[in-house]
Amino acid sequence: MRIKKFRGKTILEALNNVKKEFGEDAVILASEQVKTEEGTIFEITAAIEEEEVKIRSNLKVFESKVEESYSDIREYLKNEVSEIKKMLAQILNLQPENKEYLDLIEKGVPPFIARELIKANPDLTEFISKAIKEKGSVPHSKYQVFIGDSGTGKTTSIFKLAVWYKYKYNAKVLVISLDNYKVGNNFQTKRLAELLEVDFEILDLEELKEIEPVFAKYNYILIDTPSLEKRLLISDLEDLILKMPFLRFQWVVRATEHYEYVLKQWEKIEKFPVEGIFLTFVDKVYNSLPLLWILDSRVPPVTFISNGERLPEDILKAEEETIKKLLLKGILNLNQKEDL
Ligand SMILES: Nc1nc2c(ncn2[C@@H]2O[C@H](COP(=O)(O)OP(=O)(O)O)[C@@H](O)[C@H]2O)c(=O)[nH]1
Ligand SMILES: [Mg+2]
Repeated sequence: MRIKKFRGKTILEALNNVKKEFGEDAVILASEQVKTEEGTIFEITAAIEEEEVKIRSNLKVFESKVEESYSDIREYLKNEVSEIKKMLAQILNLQPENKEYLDLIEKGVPPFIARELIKANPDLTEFISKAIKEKGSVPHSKYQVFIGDSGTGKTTSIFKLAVWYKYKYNAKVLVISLDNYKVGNNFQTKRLAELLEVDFEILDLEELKEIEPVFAKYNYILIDTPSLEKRLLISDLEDLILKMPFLRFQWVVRATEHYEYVLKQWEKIEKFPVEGIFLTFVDKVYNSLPLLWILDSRVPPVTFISNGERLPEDILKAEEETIKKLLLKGILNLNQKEDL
């Protein structure tokens, strides 16, 4: 039991003081008026069980703790709300460069090109010219091995190029096919070589090394291969380049292929001396902006373009102007098949 005296100017004030400290359970033992220097005041003697006092003081501690954590939560929520507000403002009121980036992505520009484009110069024509110049021109090596997926146009492109060299430079060209799997197909290819008056041989990888002395008679040796990773393994290419390190590669890629796939394929062959990209099926491209991947610094420059099935006509040297026209096709919305 705890006993204490409480004072107040009025009896009510003294009672309130009792309540404040001892609560409703206080027992009033006595009340009297006391004369002091400041005048008459009321004094109440009250008592309460010790346990009650403890509970009340614990309650006070608990209440202040709750109050504290409330204020923490309030502070936390305030910060969160202000962050969300900021983010919303950013989304609703896009930064100019974010908006440009999204526009480019929407049009089909590969993200890695879109980022460079915004960083460097927003003018696409200028960007293309600069990127082509940085890639430089390609030497046309005497020994060119055409590699790529099946159906990308390797065989067709090799004959187009053979005829192109023959008529443009009056060059002597030998086409060699390492694709000796397709018996019926080879008959057709042989017939094609005869019609185009191009020297043609069908060999396997071992035989290729054996006929090396014949190469001296020719200006260009163009080597056709079966589909990469199916009939022609990466390890076959390793053997080939070890035996004949002077060989150079032309990577035949369909222009309609998705850039993510193309770059994945590139990772597998980048260790070889790939001189250029022979870009086929450009006649099937309706939006050329996804094709901007050809400007990426990781991949070799485009050397030739195949823009149709007609053999030997549908071939173009990949001059700066030709590539520019091709890449801007999507933006200018022109059907440039006749021009290309
Ligand atoms: N539309 C179009 N068809 C092509 C092009 N290049 C090749 N082709 C066709 O694609 C098919 C496969 O070509 P082919 O040279 O046999 O491919 P390979 O398997 O890589 O040797 C053939 O029907 C070709 O006529 C091109 O640039 N445009
Ligand atoms: Mg073929």
